[in-house]
Amino acid sequence: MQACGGSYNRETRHKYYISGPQWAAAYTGHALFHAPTRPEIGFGEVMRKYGEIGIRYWTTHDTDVIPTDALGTERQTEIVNRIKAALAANDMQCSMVTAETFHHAVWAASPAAESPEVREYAKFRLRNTVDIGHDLGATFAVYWPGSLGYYVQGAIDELATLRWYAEGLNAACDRDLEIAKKLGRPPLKHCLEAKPFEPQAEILLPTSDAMLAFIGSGLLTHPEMVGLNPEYLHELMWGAAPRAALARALLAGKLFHFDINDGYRLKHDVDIGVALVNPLDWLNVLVLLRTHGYNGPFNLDYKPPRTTSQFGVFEVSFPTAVDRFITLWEMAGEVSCDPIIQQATGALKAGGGVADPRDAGAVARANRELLTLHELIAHRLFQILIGQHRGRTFLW
Ligand code: GLT
Ligand code: MN
Ligand code: MN
Repeated sequence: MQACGGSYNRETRHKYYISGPQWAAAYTGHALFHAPTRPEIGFGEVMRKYGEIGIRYWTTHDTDVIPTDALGTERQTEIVNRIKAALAANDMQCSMVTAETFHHAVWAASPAAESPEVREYAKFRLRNTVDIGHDLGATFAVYWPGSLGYYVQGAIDELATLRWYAEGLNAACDRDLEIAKKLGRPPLKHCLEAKPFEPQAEILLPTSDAMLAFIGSGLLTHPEMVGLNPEYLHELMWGAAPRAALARALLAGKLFHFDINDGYRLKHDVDIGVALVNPLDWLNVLVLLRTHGYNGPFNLDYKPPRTTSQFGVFEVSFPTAVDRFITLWEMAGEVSCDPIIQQATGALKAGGGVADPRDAGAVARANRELLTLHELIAHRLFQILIGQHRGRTFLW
């Protein structure tokens, strides 16, 4: 870890809005074809380790920490009190809460199922998660709709399902406004998270763009309270340029929260550590976010591989992910003030200088040489990524 440099201390790591999910650290290595390779661990242990590493913020699903049958009962109050004590003991804060509306059998037909009982139960869960969020001092609530879709054609009415899904979110926002007022706290920022494949064959809101359209559809009673939690890999999975998907969310003023990880196009949700697969793209993503003033959390939503030991999860997976993120964030700052990139983009924006802009041939000729700078910029980004701009050479 320390041999190659690029390891930061706890104080440095504290300066970034990086959050560690309960479910990521507690992931036991299980999957559809995989038995677990690591033991289960609770929130006390996770927070102790995150606290030691210097991950300041903690995120959780309701059922990561509260058994389903204890939700909304006195046991929940007792557990939430223990969580508050553990956060304080480890110098951590809860930044985000999310309702698990995908795993339990009750969600077999999604949280917006035809059955009114299921939908009533979904509203209870979303309102209860808002309650927990306020109790823990969170700023964000995230919703991944899970099974909102179908396996077999014609099984569900898409329009009704989307209307019902909106009713659940409306219930969460209404409850939020009520409690926020009572407690004198700002309301939570409600964030939708899209995933294009899994756990249904066809997903009704498969991308962040689909969710933007849904937020603007008129179905939400408080669309201003609802934005996005894009996940880098979930956009990559469907073949998007994650950077362009994030740009569209920024334009709409809806980039509230961001799940950071990595993986491959058109594959399943492998949730690999940030920038281990696409470091150059990650550098560019962070240039975009820095340039356009994103100041929300970076949530380490990834799964340490099942080959990683329990020791490795906290000694290798999390600290290296945090430190890669910090390094890339600082590099993105270097990109923004790099004199060569500035000169190149300045020249591109100035244009070729042509007397008559209605003369297509003259415009094309005047810009021809300038456009070479696109590739030069890409080359410069690569130099910055590997440190060549600081004189690292490979001559012998
Ligand atoms: C689920 C999903 C993640 C989401 C979680 C938020 S649920 O684990 O695969 O990407 O961020 O609810
Ligand atoms: Mn995610
Ligand atoms: Mn994922």
